[in-house]
Amino acid sequence: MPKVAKGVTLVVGLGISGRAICRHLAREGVPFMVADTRTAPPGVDEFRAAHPGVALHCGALTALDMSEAAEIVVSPGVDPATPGLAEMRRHRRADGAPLLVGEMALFVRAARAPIAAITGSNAKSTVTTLLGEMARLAGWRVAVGGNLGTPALDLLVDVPDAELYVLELSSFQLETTPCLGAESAAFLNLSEDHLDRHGDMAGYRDAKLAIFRGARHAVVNAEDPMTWPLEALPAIDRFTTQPPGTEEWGIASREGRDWLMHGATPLLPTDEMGLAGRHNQANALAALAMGSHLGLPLESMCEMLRRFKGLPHRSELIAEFGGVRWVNDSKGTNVGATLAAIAGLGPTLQGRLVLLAGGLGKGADFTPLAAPMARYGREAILFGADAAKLAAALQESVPVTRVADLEAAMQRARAIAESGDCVLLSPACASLDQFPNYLARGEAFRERVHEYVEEAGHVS
Ligand code: UMA
Ligand code: ADP
Repeated sequence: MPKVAKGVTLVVGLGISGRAICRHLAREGVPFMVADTRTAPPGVDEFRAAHPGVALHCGALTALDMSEAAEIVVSPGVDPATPGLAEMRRHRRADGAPLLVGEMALFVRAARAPIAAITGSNAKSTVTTLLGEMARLAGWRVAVGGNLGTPALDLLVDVPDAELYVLELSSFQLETTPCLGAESAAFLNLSEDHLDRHGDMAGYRDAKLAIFRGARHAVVNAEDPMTWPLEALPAIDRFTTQPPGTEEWGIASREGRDWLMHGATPLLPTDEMGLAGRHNQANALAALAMGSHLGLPLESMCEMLRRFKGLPHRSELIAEFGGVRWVNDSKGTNVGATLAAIAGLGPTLQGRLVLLAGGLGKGADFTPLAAPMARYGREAILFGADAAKLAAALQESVPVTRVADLEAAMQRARAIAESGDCVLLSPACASLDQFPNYLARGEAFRERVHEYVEEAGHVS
């Protein structure tokens, strides 16, 4: 059986994180080899060119003897319970640290600036980007990445003199992070996702709670006790979309306008924000609470809230033609996100909502979508692997049509949408059954809408 030589670090996975881990270890002069469970992983050519002579094992991890590895660094997409790895989880290194870790363990050892870390089932990318932009506007040298796209370890070289790291962290990344030691750590919300990996909500929450290990400051959702740390921390800030308590961040009405508030202090009228929807007001409050602890000036934070219009693929208006709005929320990859998108759009509708949804449901319960669809929906057009499960959850509440794919769903939407309606792609599912990722799904939607606009010959 092939073996990881004594004292050599094993990197598991050759994706974006795996390749970043290899680059980091090479920079640090740590001897390593790589394993990937796939027989032909995508990053092989790049890996071989970058690290000639470094061993690569492809295929089952049970076929690799890792008993003498110095450390095992797993990529987020690889379940630590995978046969071959599972047995190594309880092993310790000589210094008592776990043998099996993820990219973030290496990052924490190497980082020389404070870390602001953000997790939650939804809104991670929005809050991470917003906080990063707030820091940038305040003139800080800030490095922004993690699950958002740029692997954390790459930030060490991309922004060598960073004064602050702002990191979006997934449950997959946190599950293998022994102690993050964040200067500020936010757990934004918890709703069903990734149950196929974590088993149940308790397992999923536990993975996310790791964000608080060693943290000096926590930001949590006052309305969602599942986001609250189990341990005592030096400081905690809570945000709510209700009028706030004395020390809370919340929303209150002043002279007929809703304001973002800190305790009794009004900060910014919500109608001056670049982002729309109640959920984005919660996101703004979380960013304000973190930024405030980190020492960002309130003025530049509020100015960024005025400027920030949101990220692509998150309730993004692509076009309006024939009186119908076409909105791309491809990043709505779980039920909670789709609920937020519908709640944001619903009150703005003159007509009805045509929802395009489906893909891989990751074991989620779709029934929470039934009530808002009964209220706002014209039709749910469903496609992909879990279309039948979605149909079963929705068909009592709204007319349902099942089609093969997004393309067919868009054709159907175009045929039935009436002036005043909104066609919303918010799949409540991962895209991986029919697309490489959510970006490709959102781009496919965007391109097709632009074609429709051209065919229609006008934009209204
Ligand atoms: N894979 C194998 N065998 C392996 C290694 C990987 O089958 O040995 C598969 C995984 O099961 C997965 C795919 O390959 O389907 C990619 O896994 P990976 O760990 O190599 O992923 P990376 O390319 O390193 O990308 C990861 C994050 N992906 C995941 O956690 C699945 C990216 O988040 C992140 O942007 C990137 O690191 C940089 O930090 C994406 C994501 O979907 C956006 N994240 C999930 C989410 O947001 O819901 C958690
Ligand atoms: P993440 O990185 O956690 O996936 P994003 O900021 O990319 O989060 O947003 C993902 C989806 O979640 C989007 O579809 C968006 O409409 C929805 N969303 C944004 N903020 C919230 C929130 N506070 N609560 C629930 N859903 C939200």
